[in-house]
Amino acid sequence: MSDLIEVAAKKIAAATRPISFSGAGLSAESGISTFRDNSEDALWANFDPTRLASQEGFKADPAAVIDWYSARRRKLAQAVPNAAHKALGQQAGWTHITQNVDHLLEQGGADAKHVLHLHGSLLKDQCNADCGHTEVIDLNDPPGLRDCPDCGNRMRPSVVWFGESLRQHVLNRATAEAAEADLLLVIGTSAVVYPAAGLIPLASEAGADIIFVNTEASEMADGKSIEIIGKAGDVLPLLFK
Ligand code: BV8
Ligand code: ZN
Repeated sequence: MSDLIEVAAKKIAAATRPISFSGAGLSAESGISTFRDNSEDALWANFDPTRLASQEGFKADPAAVIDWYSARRRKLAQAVPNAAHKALGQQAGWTHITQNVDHLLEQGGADAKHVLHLHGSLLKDQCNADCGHTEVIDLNDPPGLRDCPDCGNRMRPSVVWFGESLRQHVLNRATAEAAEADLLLVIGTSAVVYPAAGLIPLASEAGADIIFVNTEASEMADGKSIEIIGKAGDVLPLLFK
């Protein structure tokens, strides 16, 4: 085991309030496309995020947006948790803050009460006029473009789009956890989307040790943090050995 992983594993074992913060790279080895890395299947390589994951995009071409989410849902229906999800899922007492809209952490064993989905979830639809109507989705057979049965506005995935605020209670809980953590394990994120990415400097300024696991170097890494370059599915099981 590389001595960097050894040092990181020791810090994790000694931590009293460890939490994780993850992005699309955590689910990449489960076959879920990432958003920005240069792999040809990166979701946004073919789409412009502000075009599809936004109210403007939905208003401009609702069918294209719903088709994009339906394709992602069908792909998620075939996905299984990878070794990184399972390694995190076995850590009792951790809170997992994720930007991911899949539920592979929970399927990998994490306690759903301790998984905070900052950007919502693909498993549900909600009324675009926020009338309160929500529906659980069958990922194998996602519904197409349709109206809210209660108020007639359109239904859309229960994810947070660009320009939409994060759900205050989720963001408050994530902020409190980051401020109190003594170790933050950052997995598979380009850390460019805010306010989510702001949790990393927040935890660091509050005194937490920061450990990055990513296939690429991260701009957010500094002299204090530990940066492990590698795939989450390879590295995480070693960190919890
Ligand atoms: C808000 C849900 C304001 C939807 C997502 C200009 C215009 C418009 C907005 C803005 C702007 N400038 C700033 C903003 C704010 C904007 C923002 O931050 N934009 C960025 C792009 C500049 N933020 C917002 O709009 C947020 N809301 O600010 O509201 C407001 C305030 C008050 C009142 C009203 C409004 C909302 C942001 C949420 C957007 N929704 N997702 C969906 O999924 O369809 S964001 C989306 O990006 C996903 O959640 C994703 O997780 C997230 C971050 O991407 P990553 O997860 O990091 O994925 P990425 O591909 O980028 O990176 C993968 C990483 O993994 C890479 O580093 C790669 O090296 C690594 N990797 C790959 N394979 C592996 C690996 N690592 C390890 N192992 C591997 N195997
Ligand atoms: Zn409605």
